[in-house]
Amino acid sequence: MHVGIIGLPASGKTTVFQALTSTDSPGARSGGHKGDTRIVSVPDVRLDTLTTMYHPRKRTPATIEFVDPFVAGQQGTRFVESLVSLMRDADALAHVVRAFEDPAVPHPSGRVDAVRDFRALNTELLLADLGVVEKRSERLGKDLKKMRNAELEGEYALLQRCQEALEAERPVRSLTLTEAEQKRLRGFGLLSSKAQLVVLNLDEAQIDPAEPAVAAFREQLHDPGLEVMPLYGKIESEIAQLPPEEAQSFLEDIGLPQSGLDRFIRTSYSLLGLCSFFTTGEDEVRAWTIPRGIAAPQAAGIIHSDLERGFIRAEVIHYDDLISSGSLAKGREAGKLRIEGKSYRVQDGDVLLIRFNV
Ligand SMILES: Nc1nc2c(ncn2[C@@H]2O[C@H](COP(=O)(O)OP(=O)(O)OP(=O)(O)O)[C@@H](O)[C@H]2O)c(=O)[nH]1
Ligand SMILES: [Mg+2]
Repeated sequence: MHVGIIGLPASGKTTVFQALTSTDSPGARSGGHKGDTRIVSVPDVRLDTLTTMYHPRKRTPATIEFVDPFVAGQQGTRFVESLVSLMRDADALAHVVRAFEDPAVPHPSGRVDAVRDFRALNTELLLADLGVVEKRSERLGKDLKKMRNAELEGEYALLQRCQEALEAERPVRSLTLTEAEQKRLRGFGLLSSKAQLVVLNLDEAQIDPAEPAVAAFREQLHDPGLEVMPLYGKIESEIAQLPPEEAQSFLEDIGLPQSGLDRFIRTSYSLLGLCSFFTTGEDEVRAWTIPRGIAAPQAAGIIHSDLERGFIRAEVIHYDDLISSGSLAKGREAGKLRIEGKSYRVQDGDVLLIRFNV
């Protein structure tokens, strides 16, 4: 999964990026013009337990790739253009909104106002998308006057729907789209079509388990679909530099039960409707991230396209059953190992063995 970090200038994007990625990044890859890219492992105790059970040569967690865009110092249209081009390929956006008060860090607009900033950037994104959609519709409209083509007519109608939404200041993600329509739109890289998770960047002094700042932010936006999580950028980016055990006790000391990354993963998996399945063996024990409810062949296709093409069946045991049985063999004896066909919907925590033939 690729997560792009967006936010107004000096909202704390880089700070949040550091808070989310420092713990176990296998190394920062500065992607030149693209921005700073880091890959983090998704912590999962189930993967740890399976590793203890199988003693594989390799343990491979699911990963998330975060991109912090290089936009420092850019303003206005230039800034938005850079964001749009850098975030085209992201699966989801983490929108960092400044909510911390710090006289040492003057706000570019003179005053901290999280709701204003959130709306301002989203309006810019809607306008940028509208520009893309209008340009493409215009071209298509001309082409369609010259010839009839069902494919292009479908695209034109879809773009009209996007345009109507955008003109009414609604993001493209608010439309109900079929899988084919989503696929068709993907090439346009519309930022308002991507799932967005708001990261409210707060100061350490605002740590409160009841999260009043988040509640106040939500209340002003009246958008029940909005996912908002608090992150205490400055202190959490410092904690993320510490060795794991030290970091954990530090977090507890300041009143945070989980790290920013753990909270981010929990919130984004639920926002994006994601879940995990596992593959096990002597060579490798591995966690995979998939959209909840996809069919077994598609899940197999995430491992390798051959597995989807040549899918015959899946042998499935749920993680809980595997652990309570003690081993795969015992699970099989107990009738917990099932044979499932092409229509099986993979569940969170399934341990899968794919049988295929190509
Ligand atoms: N007190 C406090 N300061 C913060 C916090 N988060 C970020 N800052 C400060 O705010 C300033 C801007 O933070 P950055 O992370 O560089 O913001 P950015 O969005 O990456 O900025 P650009 O890339 O220039 O657009 C820096 O001086 C940070 O130290 C926070 O949670 N609390
Ligand atoms: Mg930055």
